[in-house]
Parts: sequence; structure tokens; C-alpha cells
Amino acid sequence: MSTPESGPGELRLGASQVPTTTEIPRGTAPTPGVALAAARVPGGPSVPDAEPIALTALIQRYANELFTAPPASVAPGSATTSTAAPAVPVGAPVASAPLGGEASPPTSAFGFSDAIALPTAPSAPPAAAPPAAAPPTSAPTTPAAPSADASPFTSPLRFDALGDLGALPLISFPLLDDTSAPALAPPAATPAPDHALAYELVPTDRPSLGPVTGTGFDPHVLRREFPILNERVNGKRLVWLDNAATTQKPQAVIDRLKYFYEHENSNIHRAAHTLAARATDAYESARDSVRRFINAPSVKDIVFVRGTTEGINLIAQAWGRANVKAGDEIVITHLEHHANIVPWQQLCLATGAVLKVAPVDDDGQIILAAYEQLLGPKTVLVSLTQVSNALGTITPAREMIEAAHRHGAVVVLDGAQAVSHMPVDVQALDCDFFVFSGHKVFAPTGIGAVYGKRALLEAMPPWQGGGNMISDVTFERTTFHGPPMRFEAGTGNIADAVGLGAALDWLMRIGVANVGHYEHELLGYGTARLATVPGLRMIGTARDKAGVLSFTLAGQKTEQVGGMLDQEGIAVRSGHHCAQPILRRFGVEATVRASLAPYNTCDDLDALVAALHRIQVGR
Ligand code: C6P
Repeated sequence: MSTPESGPGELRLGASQVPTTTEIPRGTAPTPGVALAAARVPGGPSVPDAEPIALTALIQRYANELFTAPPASVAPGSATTSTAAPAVPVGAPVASAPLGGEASPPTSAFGFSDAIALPTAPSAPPAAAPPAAAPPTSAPTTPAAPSADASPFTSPLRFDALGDLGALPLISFPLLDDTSAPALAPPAATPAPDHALAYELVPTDRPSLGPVTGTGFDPHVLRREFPILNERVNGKRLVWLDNAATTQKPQAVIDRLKYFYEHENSNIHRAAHTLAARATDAYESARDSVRRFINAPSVKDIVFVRGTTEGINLIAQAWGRANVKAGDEIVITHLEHHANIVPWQQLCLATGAVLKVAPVDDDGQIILAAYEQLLGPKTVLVSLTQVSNALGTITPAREMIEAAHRHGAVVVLDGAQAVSHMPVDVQALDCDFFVFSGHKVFAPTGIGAVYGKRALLEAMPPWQGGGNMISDVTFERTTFHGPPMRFEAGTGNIADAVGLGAALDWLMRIGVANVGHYEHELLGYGTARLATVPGLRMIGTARDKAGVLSFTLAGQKTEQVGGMLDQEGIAVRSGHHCAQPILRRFGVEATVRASLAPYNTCDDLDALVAALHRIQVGR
């Protein structure tokens, strides 16, 4: 295909120019283990907010007593491997060191408790938790025998006591730097299903496609973990090809949510009772799953948000407002989802900065030379997608980040469409921020994460104010926690964060690289089969693509095609995919988009192609 060297588009959005719409010219060329129930002072005073200094002194005194007290008892059989830290049963409430001769209430293994304000303390720890039902596991054949107290889903991580809290080290405790954390032990009660084993040696049903077996992966086995795939829609087998919009959830995630609500549900970081400790452990354990999934250096670098949209808005508001000024330049690409356009436009409008757009060629690939020409001394930020949701293009993110860094710009990587298709290593990519949504990677909706380099996060002001993110509030002033809590104001989506952790653990067990290899085969198969449909135009023909087959059908409206496919039980998305600029780059307002996940098979694509043939011949 031809590759026009069209010039870069440029949006000038000075504060005085406030367009209601933005036009981009067509063809322009995207102490370990110590449970800090210390804050709870048996019989202690309730402390009014207006006395922060007295409160600080009080807490510091009790905290000091706590940390000179003997460590909590070591639970036999604990999964904890550290010799430095007293072991705590996974997910179980932690018996804290006695204060004043009385046992403190159970506290999260992560050391969160802000029970200071409670006027009285129980004279003994609460009764043991009711016996937990045998927890569900993602592998029905796996024995599951948790102890009554131990959530099978939490990991024995620890929070540092009184680390670098700064102003008021009383209530919550900084996340351990993972390099010093005890090695993670898999939850003893739920050995991971051995996907590699399960998927070995299963012959593909399309041998001509190449060896699916070579990936050690069988989609037919994987499908059994997704109950929704047994649904019938309009009397037909459900063919779910709308994965770029949202992925389906494996049994492991469904079970994890159920377990949370049946055994752990509580608010987190802020109570002295057993369920708060369980919920806090589950939530913080999920944060560590995110860290491992994207290879971030520390859990301190992971902020939970609602999803990619909220994550990018967080960066635009918190980092952007503090660092972008009139005349600065922000570079995005023509491939971006609206979530990676609009927040930057808003920032430009507020600050007088200028938005620039890196062009793509006729295959939907970034024109690197044109991108590099956009970079200069005024470039303060580059924000790009790793995979286009509308075309499937995989951008040369590493190269683009490197180029941006040569000009001193900060780089945001939108990983929404990447995380389910390819391994992500934020340290190898060297992006400054990375954002993704859980629901696109087999986790629930309403939860996602922002990774940020530590120095950037620490220098950023909070973007929302409220509970959970403060270390002290008076009517005169407020001091904030460090990251990540500084950016998690209010009660978050606790259960779904736990579900996200379960989804990522599940995917890591399968191996994202295995998924990527398999989907690559599937994409090639689908592309070839779709080419047989009369009047079909593929939109997005990049050399490197992931997961997306976007097309138009001559003589058919995309929404009608979507409706007709639905009649056949086939779910695709038709429309502009919240990426209008890139579709207009190809002269269309909408496409039909089939998007892939590892549970899709050649049969799914055959069903799609057969239905499209029928549509085109009017049957
Ligand atoms: N794309 C799609 O059907 P949220 O909605 O916050 O989870 O994700 C926003 C987003 C950001 N970037 C990219 C590349 C995306 O694909 C999306 C979401 C969905 O393509 C819903 S519009």
C-alpha cells in the first residue's frame, strides 16, 4: 500500500480559542510483619481532629511501644518465607503485640488500620472468623482446603512500619518496596492450574495455520473456564468477538468476587476488625499482582483507578496541571482513543499548551519520521496507545518513548488494548506512566491501574481530595499520604480490585506470551478468511497488529451488519469505537470490528465469515 508522507496535524488550543469541536485535517499525517493495630489504643481516648499535634505525639508514643514490643507470634504452616519477618497466616487477622497488657484487635497483614478514633477496644481479639467455605478455585480438579481463617487468595506481603511517611506516621503504613519484601509464595490452598500442561500437545483444528501446539496452549481447554461462552443468543451458540470493548471473565475471577463478598467484604485501611484486615490484604495483594503483571519496581508505583479513562484524566489533572504551561507542546498520535485525546485537549485549553498529532500511513502505522519531527524543546509530554482499538495497530512504543525522552518529554502509554495480548514490562519500555483497564483483561469493569515512575508520582499533587488519601486534616491545612494512596481518595472499588488481581494471576499462569502467539495465528487466519467476503474492506492493515479485525462491507451500514450478526449469535462492535479521528483518516465514520481473545477459535471466525457471506448475498 502507498504511504503518503502527509504532514503532521496540529491542534492549537490556546486558552482564548475554545472550539466546540476540533477538526483534524483529513489525510494528515498516534518491621516487617508487625501488625499495626497499634493505632488502636485500648481504652484510649477518642481524639478530636482539631488536635493534630497531641494526636501525633500520642500515636508516636504508642507506635514506639509497639515496635519495641515482641513480634507477633509465628503461625505454624504460614506461607511466609522471610526469616526477618514473623510469619502471618495468609489472609488471617494478625495478632498484634500487646499494648498495656491487652491484645490489640486484628489488623491487616499490610499494616493498615486507622482504628485510632474508636473510643474503646475489645478486651480480647474478636472471635475467630466463621469457617470459610471451601473456596472455589479456577481448576475444578485442584484440591482446595484453606484453613478457616486463611483466605486462599491473599499473599503474605508486608508493609513497612513507619517508613517514609513524613508528616504524620500514625495510621497507615507505606507499601514495602518489593525488593525487600519476602518472596511471594503461591497461596497454598489454591495451586494454580497448570495451563502449560493442560494446553500441551492438543492439535489445532486448523493445522494449515501453523502450530498452535507450539505455543503450549489450547483455546478449547481455555474456553471451559468461561461459563458465559455456553450462553445461547438468538438460539445460536454465542460467538464473542467484542473483546476490545470488554473481555469475558473466567471462573477464577467470578469465584474470587464471590469469595470476597462471602468472606472478606469490608472497607479497607481503616478499621480494627477482622474483615477489614482480610479486605485490606486482598486489595493490597491485588496491587502486587498488578505490579508483577507489568513488572513495575514497586507496589508504591501502582494506583488503582476506575479504568484507562480515569487513569489518563488523573495524569492530565495531577501531573499536567502542575507541569504544563502556555506554549508547551503535547504530542499524541492519530490512532488515539478519545480517552487519550480529550483529557489533553482539556489540559491544553486550560493551560494554553498546544496539541500535536503524529500521523499514520495508509496501513494505519505511525510515520516515525513525522513523529520525530514533532518533537522538540517545547514537547513536555507524549501520550500514545500501545495498540489501536480501532485498527489493531501495534505502535513502536519503545522507539517512540526513546525519541520522546531524547527531548526530555514525559511519556504516557495507553495500554488498554495491549495488556490482554502481549507481555508488558514498564521498566523495559521505560514509559513514565502506563495505564490500563481491568475489564479488557478478564477482570471486572470499574477497575484499572496507573503505573507511574516513583519520582513523578511523588512530585504530583493529588487530583481528588477526601478520605483515605490524607495523613492529617485540620481546618487550616491537610497533609497527604505518599503514592499510591494520595491518588486514591474515598472508598475505592475494593472487590473489583481483588477481581483484577485474580484475573492477572490467572493470565500470568497461562502466559501472556502464549496468548499473544496464539492470537497472532488467529488474526492471520481471520484476515485471510475475511478477504473472501465480497465487498469487504479491511481498515487497518499494519504489519504489526493485535487482536482487531476492523472492516466495512460495501452496500451495508455497519450497525445493520452488527444487528444481523447478532441474530446469528455473533457479537461484534459496530460504530466509531470512540476513535473518530482515526476512522476519518480512512474516510469512514464507522466500521464493524471483530476483536479477539484467547478463548476465540477458528470456528468463531468461520461463523463470522459465513454470516458475512450470507449478508452479502442477501440471505
Ligand atoms: N475502548 C473499545 O470498544 P475505559 O473505557 O476507560 O475502560 O477505556 C478507554 C480506552 C482507552 N484507550 C483505548 C486504546 C481503549 O480501547 C479504550 C476503551 C473500548 O474500543 C471502549 S470505547
